[in-house]
Amino acid sequence: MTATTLTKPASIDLAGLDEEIRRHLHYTLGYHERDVSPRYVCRATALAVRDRLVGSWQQTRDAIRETDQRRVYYLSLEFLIGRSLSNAIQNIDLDGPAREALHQYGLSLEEVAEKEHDAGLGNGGLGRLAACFLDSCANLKLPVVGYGIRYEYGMFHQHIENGRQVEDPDHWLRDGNPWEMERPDEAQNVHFYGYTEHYRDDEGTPRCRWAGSHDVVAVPYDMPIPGYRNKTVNTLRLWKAAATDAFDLEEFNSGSYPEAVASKNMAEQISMVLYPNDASENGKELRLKQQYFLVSASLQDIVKDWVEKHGDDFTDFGKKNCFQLNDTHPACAVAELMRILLDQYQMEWKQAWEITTQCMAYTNHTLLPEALERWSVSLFSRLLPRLLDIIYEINHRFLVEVSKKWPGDVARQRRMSLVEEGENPHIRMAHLAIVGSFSVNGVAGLHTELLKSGLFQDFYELWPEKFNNKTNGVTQRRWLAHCNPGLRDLLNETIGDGWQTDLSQIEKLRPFAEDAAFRKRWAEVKLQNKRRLIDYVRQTTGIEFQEAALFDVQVKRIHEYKRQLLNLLHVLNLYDRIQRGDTAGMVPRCVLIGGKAAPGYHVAKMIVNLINNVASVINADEKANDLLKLVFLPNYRVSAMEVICPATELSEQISTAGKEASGTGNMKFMMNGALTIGTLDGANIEIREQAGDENFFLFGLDAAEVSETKKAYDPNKIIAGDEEIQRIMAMIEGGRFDAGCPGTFNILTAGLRNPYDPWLTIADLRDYIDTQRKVDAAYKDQESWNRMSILNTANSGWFSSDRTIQQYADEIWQAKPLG
Ligand code: T68
Repeated sequence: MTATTLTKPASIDLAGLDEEIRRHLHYTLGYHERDVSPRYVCRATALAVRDRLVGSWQQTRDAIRETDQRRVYYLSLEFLIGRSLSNAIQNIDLDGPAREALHQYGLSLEEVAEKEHDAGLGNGGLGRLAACFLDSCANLKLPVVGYGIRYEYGMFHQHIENGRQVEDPDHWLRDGNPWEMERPDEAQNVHFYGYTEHYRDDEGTPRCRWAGSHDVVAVPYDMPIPGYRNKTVNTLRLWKAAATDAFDLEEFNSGSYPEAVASKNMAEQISMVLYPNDASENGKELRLKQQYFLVSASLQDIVKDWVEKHGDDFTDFGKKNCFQLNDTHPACAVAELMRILLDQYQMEWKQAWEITTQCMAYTNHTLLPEALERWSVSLFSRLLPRLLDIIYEINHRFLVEVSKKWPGDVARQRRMSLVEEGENPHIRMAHLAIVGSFSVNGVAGLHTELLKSGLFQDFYELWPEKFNNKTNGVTQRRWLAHCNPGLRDLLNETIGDGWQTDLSQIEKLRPFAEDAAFRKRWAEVKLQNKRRLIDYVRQTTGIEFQEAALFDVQVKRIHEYKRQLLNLLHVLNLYDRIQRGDTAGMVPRCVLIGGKAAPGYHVAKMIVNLINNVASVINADEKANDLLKLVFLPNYRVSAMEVICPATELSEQISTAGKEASGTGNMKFMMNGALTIGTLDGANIEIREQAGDENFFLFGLDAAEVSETKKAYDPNKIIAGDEEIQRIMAMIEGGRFDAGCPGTFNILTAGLRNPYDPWLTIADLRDYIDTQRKVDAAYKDQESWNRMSILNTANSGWFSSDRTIQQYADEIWQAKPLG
């Protein structure tokens, strides 16, 4: 049999999709036709679609294995994929056949697709960015492999009880995962605990080995990442933790069966659950285990592949491989690659360090100090003793370099050290990542500038050439073509379909902003999308949104810096005006807020509680309802955003300037024709530049003014001097939303009134309220609003993750597409 017949079984191409679905229902899943439910059909369809990917998948894997070009590995603790079925069908152009096949079961593609569980293997922007990047890499035919963890439980499900967030586990694998392929033969062993042993090798060179470790097996599961109609299918390799075969022998033989099984559970715990904190490090041992587990398994996998091809000649390893570290979560990779080269391949330090620093690249996603990862030295030395040795040696050599450049500057050495000294010393993972990488990038222009002038200033002075910006992007194939079919079809008809693989072409839309007939069609598409969201909101909350209202949306993780409270204070201002009869110029609004609070983040949970309680009061007030509705949409996730962003008219991007590294939801809304009300923060700045000042509602302090204001901030004075703001505060403080528990929300109002409130909510409130009045005025003129909406979409070309990834490939990875 030739390779071609092996990789492309004729039966797959000849048989119809309907036949393949039937075959999987019957033979793979064991169901009888008469029992079919949409859920089974969904699984069978996914399997049938996967069959169509297998040939290209194998070919792409072979091409990556054989290429002489540099290969890239995207290491990330999170990949927030969402659903895959419709995306795969779209990318391999199977929409027609799939609809036809499903018709036979009396089902639409949409009904079937929504039975798929979201793969929620991420918290928010960072994880979703990784998913968009994989899509773009496949679209650009780049030899990139994603490496992550196959969490048994993804991001928790959120439901609301008495206004409060309640978390439920997300057992997304309970019906099996039709996309993954287990590869037990490519499992890797990962060491934990034990101690280091120093010895001399045959040549008398001092060496070290990691002895007495408890090992865990990492089993890979591969997921296909199909490119857009280009026969490329890349791989996302997710590791599951399992006990080693040897794990229980001793205990088993001595009759301690339960103890033996317990240690099996300990191994499996590592890949059990995603940590649901999006912006704080909490120093938990299991989290460090996860990080090292991912890093060690992935690096061993990659090095094994290298050795199979090149033996132990690592001369070109750094030139031919590149690791992109998605934040510091996989930063252990710097020390782990050193360990493999030093201990397993007996390399000299200097050469191993040269190779390591040639192939590591680090992306930073946050400036918030509470999100910077630090691991206590005592935990590190217990869990990863050999890595700690290596980190100390890296630090020693690094500090020598620092002292050569700035002799006698002890304060600077202390600031830059990989070890934060003190009673309980810690390893600073960001410093390890910077020292070990040839590239350090921020995720939006402002963010990168703030890294250079603030957080990482010392490092920037030492190595300015390492620092670069890569403004985030999102994939227009999921975030426009797939989630907004009405707009996709209108765009295709108007400017052709080239934008799906080259979003810069969307600028061809600009002249149509002046075409009244086109604007009408634009508005019709938006209305259809609003109707879809109205149904979704009704089904999930029972609240009825009106299609004529302005759809005002803020969906993202709940965090003080993102200022959902600022949004809520404006809603209360509208409600207060309605009650006073001061409604001149007001347009009807439906305000939607959604997002998850980290389970341990009390203030965030109280914000969710207050939003829900305010919503109950407003929505129950018939006098208000023609003008105002407020909904907290539970369980915000990727598949919810696919319904929300096409329907949104006003996108709330209102973080305290200097705090949001980039934002990516902001880009999805812009692509779908929403106007933004926002601060000069993260990528908002670039969105405004691209959209044009006149098509963006700007308000608030900029990053420099934020720093200035903090020096003498007096929120109580602002409140006292502004009657409307006073009334808003009085509504909350007067207990209207307390649901019988006085003082419930004191923690929030005290925060707003605190002169040290880092988020400066009250400082920005007046300008925000006034700018919202401008939004109302603009919305009244629908012709002009639609013109602005079209121009937002037309100017969104820069925010494709294809552009971002092309920049990573050209400026960091030096990677070329597969032929
Ligand atoms: C986000 N970060 C940034 N972090 O907040 C956002 N953190 O501005 C940016 O657009 C996005 O990254 C992509 O660059 C996160 O989402 C996390 O989710 C996270 C997870 C674990 C630990 C810390």
